[in-house]
Amino acid sequence: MFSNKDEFKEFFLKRLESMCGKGFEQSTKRDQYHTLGNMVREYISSKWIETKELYRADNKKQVYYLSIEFLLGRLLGQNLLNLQIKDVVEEGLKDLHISLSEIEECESDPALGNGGLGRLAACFLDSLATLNLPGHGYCIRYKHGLFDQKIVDGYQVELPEQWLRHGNVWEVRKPEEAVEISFWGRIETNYTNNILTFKHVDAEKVLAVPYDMPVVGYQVDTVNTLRLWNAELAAFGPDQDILSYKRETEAITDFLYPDDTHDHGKILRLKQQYFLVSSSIQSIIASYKKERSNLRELHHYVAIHINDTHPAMAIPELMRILIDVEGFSWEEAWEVTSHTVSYTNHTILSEALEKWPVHLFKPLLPRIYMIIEEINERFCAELWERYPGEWERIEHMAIIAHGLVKMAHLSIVGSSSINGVAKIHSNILKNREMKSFYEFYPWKFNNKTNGISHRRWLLKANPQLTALITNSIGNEWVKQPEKLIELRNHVDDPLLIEQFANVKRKRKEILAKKIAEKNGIKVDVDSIFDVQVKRLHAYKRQLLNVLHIMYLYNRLKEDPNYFIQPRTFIFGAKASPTYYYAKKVIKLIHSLAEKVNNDPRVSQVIKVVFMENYRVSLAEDIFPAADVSEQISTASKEASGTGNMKFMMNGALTVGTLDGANIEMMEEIGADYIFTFGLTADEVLKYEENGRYRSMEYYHHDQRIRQVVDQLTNGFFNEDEGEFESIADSLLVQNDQYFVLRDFASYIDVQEKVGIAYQDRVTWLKKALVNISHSGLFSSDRTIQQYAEEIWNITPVLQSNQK
Ligand code: NBG
Repeated sequence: MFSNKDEFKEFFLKRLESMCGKGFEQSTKRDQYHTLGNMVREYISSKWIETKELYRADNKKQVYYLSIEFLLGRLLGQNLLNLQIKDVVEEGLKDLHISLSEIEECESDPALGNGGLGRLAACFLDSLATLNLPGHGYCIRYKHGLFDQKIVDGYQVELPEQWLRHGNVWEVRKPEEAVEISFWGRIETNYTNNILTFKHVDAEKVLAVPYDMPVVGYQVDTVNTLRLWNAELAAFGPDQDILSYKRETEAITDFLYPDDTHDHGKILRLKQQYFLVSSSIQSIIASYKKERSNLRELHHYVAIHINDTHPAMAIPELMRILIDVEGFSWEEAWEVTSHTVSYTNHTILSEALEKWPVHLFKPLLPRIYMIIEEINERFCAELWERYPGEWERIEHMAIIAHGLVKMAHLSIVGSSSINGVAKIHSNILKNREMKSFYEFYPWKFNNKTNGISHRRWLLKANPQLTALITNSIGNEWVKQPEKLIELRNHVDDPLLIEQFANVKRKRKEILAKKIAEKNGIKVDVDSIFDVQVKRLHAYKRQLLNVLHIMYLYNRLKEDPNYFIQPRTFIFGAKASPTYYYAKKVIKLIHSLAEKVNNDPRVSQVIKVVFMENYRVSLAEDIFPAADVSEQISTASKEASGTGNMKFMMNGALTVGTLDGANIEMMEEIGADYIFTFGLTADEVLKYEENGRYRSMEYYHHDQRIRQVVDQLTNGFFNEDEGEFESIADSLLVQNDQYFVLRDFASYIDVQEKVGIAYQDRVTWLKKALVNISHSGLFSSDRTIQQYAEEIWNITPVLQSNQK
């Protein structure tokens, strides 16, 4: 298509005219983005077709990763990088006086996810393609992804996200591969010639139309597929109210995570989940049948992974198709299904473990419900045989109990593998949360510690640091991130330290400029950039960070000689729209920022910044600029975390509890290279068991705590009385469920150590380099290799010239 910049320019200008119907002079940045995006997609398409051909010819096992979220982030820059045409394009555009980064800004950030779980899925796709592994994603083509956050007077306001408003250059609509999904209706059973058959009648049909997006591997020819399903009208009956049918159908793919506080919203979420699952399984079976006729061997050629429990209905849906459509017996269908599906658990927070009321489930999905009932009956019979008379145990493990369908139990029973996402999390699953299942199926349980794509979080996000590393140890680490460890031999090199200091400073300047533009706050690039960016949740304890800043404020006010190393506290977080507490914490951060940043003396040494609308593209500016990474969840509550790994890879030092993957980070780098504090998971779990924690005692005995907690309600913030009462109540009246006050003193101590350590610049920078050198372990390439070998049993498919 183009092999040098002159060819590129010629092609680009021609294409711009034909696509936009204007000359170059008249074109807008968005026209240029669309032109370039289309060119790149076309560039990809031959490799995409070849990959599909290769997979067909190769006859090897493929994995399908079903996830209700894929938090992709912008694709133009990553695709250019992976295709290795970024330099040609950038130089060509420069000749035309266009800046590539400005064009990239025109791409909307596909936010088809919330946080860690969705971003993990996106990193996994990147690693699968780069490792030439035959693996594809399936998700929903939400018209509106995660809401855009606007801050108005310190409060979060949600605006509908509009990623599709200007079209999506990466997708290809495939109407010929659309499938039908059935909701509601009744099941007619028929028993003839000793055969029982089921027929779904009077169903409401919805059409699922696939939109495929290419997933380009880095420096390889593999291009895998992310398939997004869109809900559209199917045939409808004469008695149907066409308008309400249209409304209800389109609603299925309108929004990511519709509010499910009421039954109506719950039904919509269930519809979304079944819509994703049914369309994906139908499409997987259809493509299997094109090549092979014997579905009894499905599990030898297909692995289906369910990312958390949202796609758990993949299990009964596969059973349904095998039994009702393909004529399998129950036993035959179960053998295939339970060997095809595997499941990852991402949380132990009980409110996140999905349970659906039977009275909503059964009418909406009558056949799926029947199948789950039968799975449950057979499972309970097995339990009865193993644990005769142990009613309580069986009731506790059942899939359906007390009018609820428990999706985690369904996932465990129907999968061949169940994994947690960090060692501690997998252990908690085995020894506590899923103990009885672990006793029953010990072989199913395993751990796969999360990882991140160093291609996005280092190569794309931080080209300055990438160049520095390559300069120091050569470029093999790019393909083999474990080779980053070679950097460890150079961390004492004064030149490297100085160059790293310059890179960090440069990135802090870039972020400082953004902060000045967006927040109107001038921050000191010589101050410590102390960052907490992640979803807002009580267990992640943004509140602990806030209380510590309040404490510093108090110290500075009381003692004019109190010295602290200047710090800029940076936050980014979205709160779920219906999560009252989390929204209050956002408001609190803003009130605190107001107080701190406007105090003539305090603002000399500390600043508080809340960056609006935290998302992948903003994260790419934040991680490279961070000095300190806040990973301060209540121990045992954060399954793994992945932000912690992104900071580490970009040379920030972690302040963290012994939770999730922080523990493995510490094991890898050594305790001298990370700042840990607070209760351990065992201590937290023990407190939870014995109920001996009294937050009031900490309030009464520690004056520092009393002062900051009182300030929430005593008019310290110039807010309406009662504005932060619910936060104060969470700490005292509700006995501080997340042990904020319990860990407060230890957090202050560790933060003092951080301040002192930062003053020794050289040692600090060396420690940061040590962190980078060990971050290869947390590349998602490592994680995906483990999934491939230990769960999915898939191997790379290579073009003949790569073998
Ligand atoms: C999140 C966990 C994180 C973890 C990611 C990815 C959910 C339900 N869970 O700790 O809270 O890193 O999953 O595994 O989003």
